[in-house]
Amino acid sequence: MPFKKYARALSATRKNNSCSLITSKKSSAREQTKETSICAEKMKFLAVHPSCLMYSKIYLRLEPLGLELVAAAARRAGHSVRLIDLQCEPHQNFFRLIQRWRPDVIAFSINYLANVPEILDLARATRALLPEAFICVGGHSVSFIPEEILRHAAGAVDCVLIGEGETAIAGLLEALTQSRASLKNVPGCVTLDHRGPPPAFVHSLDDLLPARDLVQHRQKYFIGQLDPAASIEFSRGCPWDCVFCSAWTFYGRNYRVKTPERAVWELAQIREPGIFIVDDVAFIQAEHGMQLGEAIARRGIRKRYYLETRGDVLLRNKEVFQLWKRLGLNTMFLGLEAIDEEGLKRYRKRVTLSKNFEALEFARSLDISVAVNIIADPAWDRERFKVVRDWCLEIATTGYSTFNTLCYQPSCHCRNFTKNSSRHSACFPASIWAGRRCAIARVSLSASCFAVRPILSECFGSSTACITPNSNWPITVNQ
Ligand code: B12
Ligand code: SF4
Repeated sequence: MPFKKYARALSATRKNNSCSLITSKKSSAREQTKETSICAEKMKFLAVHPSCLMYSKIYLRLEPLGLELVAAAARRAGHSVRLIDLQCEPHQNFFRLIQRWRPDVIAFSINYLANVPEILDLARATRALLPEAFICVGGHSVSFIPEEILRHAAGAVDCVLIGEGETAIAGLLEALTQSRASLKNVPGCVTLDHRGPPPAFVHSLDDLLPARDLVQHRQKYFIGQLDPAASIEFSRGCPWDCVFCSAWTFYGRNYRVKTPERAVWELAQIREPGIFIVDDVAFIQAEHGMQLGEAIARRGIRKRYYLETRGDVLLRNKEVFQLWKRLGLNTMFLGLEAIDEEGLKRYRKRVTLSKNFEALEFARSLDISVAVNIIADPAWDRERFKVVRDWCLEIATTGYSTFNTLCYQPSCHCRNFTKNSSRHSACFPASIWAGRRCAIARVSLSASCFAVRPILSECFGSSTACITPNSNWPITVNQ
């Protein structure tokens, strides 16, 4: 039984550790932390992406771009690097790989809180199988709660690397070739004993190139009709500061762009016909969007694109989006967030309702699929949900609507108005996805709050509403 050892180790950890986010004592976690010492100059580095978020794979499965960038940085630093994407492979393959290849360092990506239970289980099992390996986690969401992650891991995770991974991973691997004590000087490195200097930002996006060659199943990535699809980054960060959003808190409100030459050079190397543009707000700078588009047209690159943007950016830069429509823009995701002025003000969206509606009209005039996002306040009652639902079904005739529920998370600034809500205590790092298909619109719905579930079920159909952290969790022990 190849995974017997793992199964035993995992059931032992399960007895002591509930997978729910229950705070364990800092001291006991410290006692369990193994002093791993890795001094090889060239290390074996394994990058791991978690499984698909529950039900998301009905509509998309995306290339693990952030992890590819981390892997590329480790490879550039001279290490031997592999990447496994559990969106495309079962856990069994992960365990087989670590037992055969025996990596020195295993780095898990946790961009979403919903990934936490699965990754902590995997980290515990990995610790049992490879006690000498150094285990770290990094990514968007965990960057806001490193100490909590370390406490919950109770010794299974050696450090959390906060912030952008490219610079942090090189520093970590360098430190590991020296001594464990030097970890405290690594920017962005957090252990139970210390917090290193603040994480460093990548100086120029032009210096980055994701290790796309390391993923094994490129044909499995898609979004909607864009199948297969690759992901690409043209810019990073956002200059706005909406209260519910963590883009600006993560990137420190700085905004960087890839030069059009470099971006188009990278795009030209991608084989997939579909492209997911991961930028938080696409084409904030009209000139940049225009130059990019013109360079793509000059090179004769023909693809179909998905992007996300804001209503006011769309209206300000109409000609840019018209050009991108001609280049193959297929789907646009518009962050409308509220359907009333008061909501927009509360969310600090810094746009008026009429501008948002005008933008929606313009987006639809481009004859592309248009998706909208709405932020739902946990304080909403049944009536309020019904009004918004009806509005979405009426307007979302060419795409779909997503709902995010404001929740009490360390990464966002919405605590001020959720903390008084009797419902906030029900918040949990899980998603509720409910889908409803009808003749004119698809309303997909995700949220992070248990409290709204009954209302969502009623409004969107109880048969499709469900709550679960991750499609592959809990992990099965007898693999
Ligand atoms: C693609 C995407 C998704 C995909 C994810 C698919 C997948 N395979 O994971 C889907 C559509 C499913 C998705 C869902 C959601 N998303 Co989303 N998503 C994005 C998006 C547009 C791009 C991600 C990306 O590729 N970024 C570019 C790469 C380079 O950055 P990165 O992945 O963050 O990686 C860097 C660091 O995080 C770090 N890093 C990452 N992994 C690792 C690992 C290690 C070891 C280390 C050291 C570092 C590290 O280093 C990387 C390089 O710098 C981002 C916006 C953005 N620009 O980031 C939003 C974003 C991350 N999503 C966001 C939100 C709000 C959501 C949803 C809540 C929305 C919803 N409708 O439900 C859900 C959450 C689902 C859930 N259940 O928790 C927010 C914030 C998320 C947060 N944690 O607070 C963002 C920032 C968009 C925004 N402006 O609001 N999303
Ligand atoms: S919601 Fe959009 S515009 Fe607002 S801060 Fe986040 S990325 Fe920027």
